[in-house]
Order: sequence, then C-alpha cells, then structure tokens
Amino acid sequence: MKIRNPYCLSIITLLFFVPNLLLAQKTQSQKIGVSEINIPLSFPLAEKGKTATIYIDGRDADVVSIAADAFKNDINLLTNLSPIVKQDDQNLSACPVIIGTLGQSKFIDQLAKTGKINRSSLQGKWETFSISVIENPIKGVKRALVIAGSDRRGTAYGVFELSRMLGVSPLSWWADVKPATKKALFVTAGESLVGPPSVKYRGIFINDEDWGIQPWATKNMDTDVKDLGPKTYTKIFELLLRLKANYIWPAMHPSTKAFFYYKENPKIADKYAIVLGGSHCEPMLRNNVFEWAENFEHEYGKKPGEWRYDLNKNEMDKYWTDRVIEAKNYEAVYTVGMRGIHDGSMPGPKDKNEKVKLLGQVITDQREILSKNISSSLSSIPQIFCPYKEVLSLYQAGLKLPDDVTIVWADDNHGYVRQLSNPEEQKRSGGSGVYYHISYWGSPHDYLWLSSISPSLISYELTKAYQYKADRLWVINVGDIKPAEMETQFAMDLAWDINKWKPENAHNYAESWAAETFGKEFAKPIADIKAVYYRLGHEAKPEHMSSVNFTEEQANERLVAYEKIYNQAKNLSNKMPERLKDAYFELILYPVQGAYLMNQKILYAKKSLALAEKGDQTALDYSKKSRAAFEQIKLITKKYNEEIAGGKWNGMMDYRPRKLPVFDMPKVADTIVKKAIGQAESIKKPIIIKASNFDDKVAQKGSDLQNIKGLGISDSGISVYPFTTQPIQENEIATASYAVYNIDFETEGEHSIEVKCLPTQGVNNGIKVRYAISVNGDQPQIINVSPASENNIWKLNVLQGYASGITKHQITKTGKSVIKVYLLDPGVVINQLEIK
Ligand code: REL
Repeated sequence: MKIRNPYCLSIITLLFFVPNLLLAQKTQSQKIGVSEINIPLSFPLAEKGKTATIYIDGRDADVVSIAADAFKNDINLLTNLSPIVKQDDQNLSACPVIIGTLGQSKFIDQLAKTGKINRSSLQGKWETFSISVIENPIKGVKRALVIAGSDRRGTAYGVFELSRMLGVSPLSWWADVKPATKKALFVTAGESLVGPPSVKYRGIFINDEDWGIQPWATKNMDTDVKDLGPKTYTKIFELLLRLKANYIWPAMHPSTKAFFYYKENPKIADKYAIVLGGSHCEPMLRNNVFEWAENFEHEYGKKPGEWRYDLNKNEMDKYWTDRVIEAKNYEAVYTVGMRGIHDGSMPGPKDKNEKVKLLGQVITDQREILSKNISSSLSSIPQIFCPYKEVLSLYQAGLKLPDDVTIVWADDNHGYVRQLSNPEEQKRSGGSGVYYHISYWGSPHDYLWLSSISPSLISYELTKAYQYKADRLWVINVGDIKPAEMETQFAMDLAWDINKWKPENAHNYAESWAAETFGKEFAKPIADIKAVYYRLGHEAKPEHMSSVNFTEEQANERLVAYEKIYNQAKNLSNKMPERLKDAYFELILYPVQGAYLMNQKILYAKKSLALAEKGDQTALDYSKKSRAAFEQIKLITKKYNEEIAGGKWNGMMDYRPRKLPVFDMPKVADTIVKKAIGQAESIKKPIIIKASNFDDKVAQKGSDLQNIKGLGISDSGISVYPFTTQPIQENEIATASYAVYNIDFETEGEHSIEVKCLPTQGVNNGIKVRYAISVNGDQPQIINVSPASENNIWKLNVLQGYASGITKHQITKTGKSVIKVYLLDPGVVINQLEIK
C-alpha cells in the first residue's frame, strides 16, 4: 500500500484488523469514518498523549465556539486529553481541526475559494454541514479536519455529529452515558456532506414539569432563582444541538416563571442558536399563566383586564407588542391565535361563528403587530397556528387562516394525529407541521411517569404526516425529558432524516440506539427487552393500568412477559460496565422495573379480590404481593433520585405525578369471604389471529400492503402504503387492497369477528378509518373504527391501544372458510382478528 503524506502519521501500530478501513483511500465519494487505529490518510485527532488543536474564527456565531468547547470536552471524555481551542489564530498547526461557517469564518471562506471545500454544496442551504479530511488545504498545513456549516446551526450540528461518531452519545450528560476511553482517535479520509434536514423546525415542548424537571432544576441547577431557569435551559439547548434539533416550547405551567422572566433565557437560546417558540396556548411568545395572571401588575403597574379580546383588545395588543419588541432580534417562530389563559378554550362569544370571526381578528391583529415591529417581510416571519383540542373545530368551522401561517396539526394527545392537510391545504405557502405527545396530562388519563410510546407508532404517525407534507415544523411534548430520552432522540432522528426510520423498520431503532448508547454487545438484548416493553405499554400504559380491563389469562400473560424482560434487564445490568450502570438504570432498568411493578400492584390486587370472593385463601398472598410491588416502586424511585449518578437527578423522578389514584395502593383482599367455591365459568375462547399472519394479500395497483412490526397490539399490523392512497368508496370495495385468512370453523351457524385496529384518526377532515370484511364471498361489511376525539369510545380506544369493529357472519359448512379484510382508508392499521 502506498502511503502518501505520512507527515501527520505516527508509526502505524495496527492493534486490530479492520479490513475495510485499512484499504481506505480518499475518493470523492468516500465518507469519513472514525477509528482508534491509524489508517493511511487518516486525521490524527488524538494520539500519543497529544490532540490536534481546534481553530475557530471569532467573527463566527457564538454557537460555533460553544460547539468547539463542547467538542473539546467530548475529546476529554474519550481520551482524558484536552485539546486547545484557538480563536482568531492565523498560525495553523500542521494538522488542525478547523470549524466554521461559510460566510462567517475566514478559514472556511478561504477553503471554499481555493476549491478545497465545495462551496455550492453548502451555500444557501439550511442547516447543512460537511466534515472532511483535506490534504494540503492551506499553505503550511499538511492535513486538516474541516467541519464547515452552511449556517450557524449547520456548523454546530457538524461538530456534534462527529462527537456522536466518535462515541459520545447525545445523552451523555442527560442520561450519564459515559463513553469508553480510547487510546487514540482518528478520522479516516473522506468527506461527508449531511443535510438539509427533512423537517425545517424540529424541537421539544417541556411540559407538565411540576413533578420532574421543575423540582429537580430548583434543587440542583437554578438554585439561585429556585426555578427552571437559565442554567437548566443551557443544558437543554446543548441537548437540542446534540440531537440536531433547533426549536423549543419552554415550560409554561404555573409552577415555573415565564421563560422571558429570566432575561438571560432568550439570550442563551440565541447563543445556542435555538429558535424560540410558544405552545398552542401562548401566542406571541407570551406565557399567560405567569405574565398575564400573575406578573402583569409588576410589569405594567396595574392589574390586567379580562382575557377577552372582544372586550380588552388594546391591552392585549400592547401586551403582545411589548414581547415582539423584546424578541424581535431573536430567531423565533410566533404562535398566532388565542386560547384561554392556560389550556382552555378562548373566552368570548358563545356563538361558534362569532368565535371563529373573533379568532380570525386576533390573528389579523397579531400579524399587524409582527409586521409593524419586525423589519422582515411578514411572510418571512415564521408563524404557526396549532388547532389543538377545541381549536380544531373552530378551524373546521371556517377560520380564514393566512396562507403563509404554518398549520401545526395536533395529535389526540395519545399519539394519533387528528387531521392532516388536504390537497388544497397542501398548497399553502406556510405549509404544515405536527404537535405530537409522548407524555401527557389530561383526558382520559395522564401518562406522565414513564415513557412507553414506541418508535414504531411515532414513525407511523409522523411519516404519514410527512407524506401529507407536514415537513415545516415538528414539536414533541416530551414532558420532563426524563425518562423519555430514547423516544425523544428517535423523534429528532426521524425529523432529521425521514427515510432513515420508516414505519416498517422503526422497530429496529432500539437496537441501533442501544448499540450507540451501550455498545454492540448489549444492543440485541436491550432491543428485545424494549420490544416487549413497548408492546405491553401499548396494550395499557403503566399509568393506565387501572383503566384497562384484562381477562385472567391476559393478566397472567402480561405478568409473565414483564417478569421475563425484568429478569433479562436485571441480568444485563450486572454485565454493564461500571461507567454505564447509571445510564442503564435511568434508560432501561427503572422504566422496565417500574412498569413491571405497576402491573404487579394492580393485577395482583384484582386477583386477590377475585380469589377472596371465591373463598380462596391464596387471595391474601396476592394482597401481599401487590403491597410489596407498591413499596418496591417507592424504593426504586428513591434510588433514582438519591443514589443514581451520585444524586444528580434528585427531584426528577416522581412515581405518582399529580397524585392520581392509580399511583396509590389499590384495594386488596384483607379477609376471605367464606363462600362456596362455585364451578368455574367456562368461557367459549376466541380464535386469535395476528393480522400480519395472513395467508395471502392483494395490493391494488400503485399501493402496497405493508406488514409493520412493533406497531400496536399483537406487536404488528398491516397497512396500505403510500399514506396518500385515495380512500375507497363503498361501491368500489373490489378495488381495495386486502388480506386473506383461511380459517377452519368447527361449527356451523353465526360467528362473530372482531377486528382490532390501531386507534388512528382519519387523515383529513371527513375521511374515516374503515375496513371491510367478507367471509366466503358474502357481502363485505364496512366498519369505521374512528370515533371523534373526546367521546367515550375514543377514550376507551386510546387507553386499550386499539379500536375495533364486530361483524356477524353465517358459516354454512364446517372446515375451511376464507376471510377477506379490505383496507379502505389511508392510515387504517389492522392488528388482530378475534373470531368467536
Ligand atoms: O399537552 C398539552 O399540550 C396541554 O395539555 C398542556 O398545554 C397543558 O399545560 C397541560 O399540561 C395541562 O395543564
């Protein structure tokens, strides 16, 4: 092998044989890689106790020096060595790391001018970056590692992407994922060009912070102000950059003061290049529960008038104007429209049409405020309108929304998007986006403790949204961030590259994430644990255990499955290297054990009562087991708060957010009611068929009937792709895609078939979620499984994780029958058939 330019290389000590890397030769298309051994033409980042020096330009954005410093710390984490970061130093070393933004950094501009980096692949692009190893880039420099961004965030993402490749997890600080130390670090020859992202604005909403991140921040981070304040936001913003995210809806509950109350907050956001936003009920970057209801007098020297735009327009306009003036130099996405002071309907006219008119007026006036106070053209000021909860019905009732405002469609708070843009709406210049929950306070029941919405469901819903052009902005309600770290990372990875984790391969994310976080050897076992954890969580989230009824058989199955994954998780914990034990507890063991104990507590309590009714003495054993599980939840939560990572997370984990009854000790049998044990009721069991186990499928032209693992009950489902497939009319059922199931009936007569589906919502207003079913060629029966959000069937569906329809069929002969299930609407997912 011919080694050119050996000047940066030390003696090549090949500790391991890495065939593909050994053959590395720089070609135009070759991507960079990382290695612990020195491969010809690699860039030596750290070796023999020395590290390369990092150069940045002082004129570049603040976030570039923030990223460079973070990179320095990451190299230190990896090697115990500490590189020097030099600002504005022209005397580059022989092998420098150059970090900068095109148009902002003289180094990068010079490299672009001499053709050493490709200007056209960066110029004018949104959040794009290249990482390259370049030979003789500048006179006197022999080889450089160059991270160049198309804009300030692009540069920072490039730096953090390289950190991630080197082995520093984006969760390194937030979940104590400590990387293994390495003797040397090299970046192999090549060039990687990354970006632009699939979704333009991507971020998180810190919400319902009262039982986690707020008390924790008060105790451990912003101890001076005793709140969730600037020090915590600094860490949150760094996390966002590491996740290649760019947008925040800050915490907004009454327990937290408004984001803008701490003058440093928006300044830090700007330094970290994070785009400011406000939730669906906080128009114009104002936080009303604090700024209107509590602090108004302090700010304006008088009490506020009513929160009624029809009665108090001038005062409200001023309140919004002042914020726009304060924020006009920050990168921000303005939420327009209006709801109640907090999470309620806009007060004002009772008549719906009047309300719609008033809301339209609010938006018009808010835009005028933006236009008057911000120098850019109105259409270039990013604005969103989020038709959340009752606001969707106002939008549907005819609200006139300006064309350049982005519609941020919301889910039903339980992971199912309520509506997406129809073909007309897709033409709007403002485009659309999604507000999606992986944590929630509200009806029919909160889920604020653990995080159990699977990557498969997130991918299914958000990929569908993307196909309906919701690519402008995604915001994920992540609660307290912990313990939703993995799911948050997944959503941001998906927002960055929509093709990476399609619904049909999203079940593989856990393995890839676990390899990145804990190492390859633990990846498969962790993924196996997570798959069962998500499946059980889909059938009833731990927080929903007292709201979903299981048969005795189902309850036993759950407990056996949980016991198995808990044992696997515990065994794996013993094998984890010391450096990863805290991370493992936070990310895997606590959620799995917590969910298991919650199931034990509830299901054993129910069992004790049922047995006591029958006069069975073992009832008392189950009471004991239930109590033990309850006590154990308290103990592991105490451990999370007080012992893990030396008590770093004290206050973060509350096993009973909002003190809801489900978190208490349930009623158990204390005495046995002496009663004759009756005959056990015989139940005539259904035949259960996983929808994905079809005998045949027929996909109509231009569409595909896709099998999706990890989605919904029974851990798989079938759905029609693409999501934009047209709904099938009632008289055209023969043109629908369908799955075929051959079933042996042992008896003739009437049989019922329950088809269990993912409880999705119609893709557009007026579109349903229908399937049709026919047995032995009888007339297909059409079922719509999508009730309006908030009604009682919807409530049941989201708690139990499925919506279903039951049809009756006459079987005229025993033996083989042919069942056909037709998928009539985009977004219908069939999970399971139950035949009685
Ligand atoms: O999830 C949501 O978006 C809403 O429920 C929140 O805005 C609200 O703060 C809720 O947490 C209750 O107060």
